[in-house]
Amino acid sequence: MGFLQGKKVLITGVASNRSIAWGCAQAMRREGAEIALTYQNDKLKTRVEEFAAKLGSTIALPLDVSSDREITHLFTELEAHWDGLDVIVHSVAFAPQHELAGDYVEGLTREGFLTAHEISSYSFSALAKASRRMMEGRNGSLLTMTFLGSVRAVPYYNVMGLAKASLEANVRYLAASLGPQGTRVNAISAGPVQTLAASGISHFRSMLKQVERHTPLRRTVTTEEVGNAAAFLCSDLASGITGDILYVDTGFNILGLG
Ligand code: 0WE
Repeated sequence: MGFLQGKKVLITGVASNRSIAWGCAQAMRREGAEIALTYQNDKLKTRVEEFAAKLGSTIALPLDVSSDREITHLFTELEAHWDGLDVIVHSVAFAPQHELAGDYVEGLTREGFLTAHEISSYSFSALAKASRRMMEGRNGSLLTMTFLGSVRAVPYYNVMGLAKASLEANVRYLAASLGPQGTRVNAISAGPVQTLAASGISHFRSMLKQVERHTPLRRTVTTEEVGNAAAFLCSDLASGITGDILYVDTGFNILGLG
């Protein structure tokens, strides 16, 4: 029997078979979870429905995290399928492309700053708030994805680094707030992965090469590895862990000089 047997899991952020969210979905399914997926827009609907089918699920629901109405609607819809919810995986981030290129100060705008923080950090707490009733009192767990750029100045990551710092603080404040109702809140700080989102970023390939050259395990992390860590953190095996950031990055974050 899998270690997530009987758990009802909502996963955001599946956009392709290379998505970190897809690695999480597959690992959690393997461990016995029932999965529901969300899609950002109509363009992704059919694709995400096909991903859900591969997980033995018929639940694919729309969610654009920039809309309060869609967030509310998501849990109304989910309640029609499930009487409770055990896990949410938040694997969503966005900053306007111009903010992720060149110099931080040069590229900075009020609009880009606000968008990055809204989509990448606020959305996590908004999902936590809207799901509260469904998750109450059942050893539930919330998980989000962060990156080293939250605590180090990583070239070109720029305003996303600030948004991830906010997201990590959000993990701690949510953990403190939701702990008394039995809900744990954690993040995985994943090493860089070549996903659809990453393909829009200049210099990304050379950054992957640089990580491969220096990181202790001499390779980048796989979505399967992130998925396995995610499955653990959201399971009762991790019942004593909340408010934490777990690095799943082939050891890169421990380095001083590579
Ligand atoms: O958090 C991220 C990237 C998330 C992301 C990706 C995009 C691409 C398309 C957010 N917003 C956008 N906006 C777009 O228009 N990562 C951890 C991956 C990543 O992105 C980088 C990295 C790494 C690693 C950007 C610069 C430097 C390193």
